[in-house]
Amino acid sequence: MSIAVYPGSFDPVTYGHLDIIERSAKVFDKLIVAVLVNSEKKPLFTTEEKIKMIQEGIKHLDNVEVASFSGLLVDFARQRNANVSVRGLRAVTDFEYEIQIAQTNRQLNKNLDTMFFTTSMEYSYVSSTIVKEIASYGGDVSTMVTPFVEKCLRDKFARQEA
Ligand code: COD
Repeated sequence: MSIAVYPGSFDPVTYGHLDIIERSAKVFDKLIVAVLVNSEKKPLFTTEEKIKMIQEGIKHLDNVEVASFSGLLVDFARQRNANVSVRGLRAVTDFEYEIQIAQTNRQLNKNLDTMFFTTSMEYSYVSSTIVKEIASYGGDVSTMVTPFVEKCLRDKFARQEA
């Protein structure tokens, strides 16, 4: 059985991420979307909120599971018997960062390979950072995230203003 893990911050999940999930779920028997619990960075959403938003976006995919992990990705992958890490590539700027992560992970665990999916053209400009910035000013992010994520962003920024 081929098991892959798609790790990320997903703060919040965008159509760019969902596109990578949908396409990679066709390649592997099982895909685990792994949300990093990061105590150093200050995310906008809690891990539970991130998981809920991803779950809502992947309801139609029956071989995809959403989980959280802390610590090293290689350890999580080993625990879950995953031997592929899925990552998405947008522009050349992603490449330097991505190759560093891929090579580090392979150095730490020779059984973990990284497979890259190139972004679909319509989502090549989409990032969680851009989404948060636009939403924080009340802008329209409906082409970048699901209606549910849009609502979560509206609620979050309304609460921050209150
Ligand atoms: N189109 C296509 N791909 C996209 C798009 C888009 N529009 N937007 C994002 N992506 C891709 C990104 O390129 C990335 O591959 C993936 O989706 C997830 O993106 P993010 O931004 O949500 O997640 P990252 O890059 O912050 O995740 C970093 C990790 C959590 C994977 C990393 O920090 C990690 O593994 N940490 C655990 C500690 C560890 O093991 N460290 C050693 C290795 S660095």
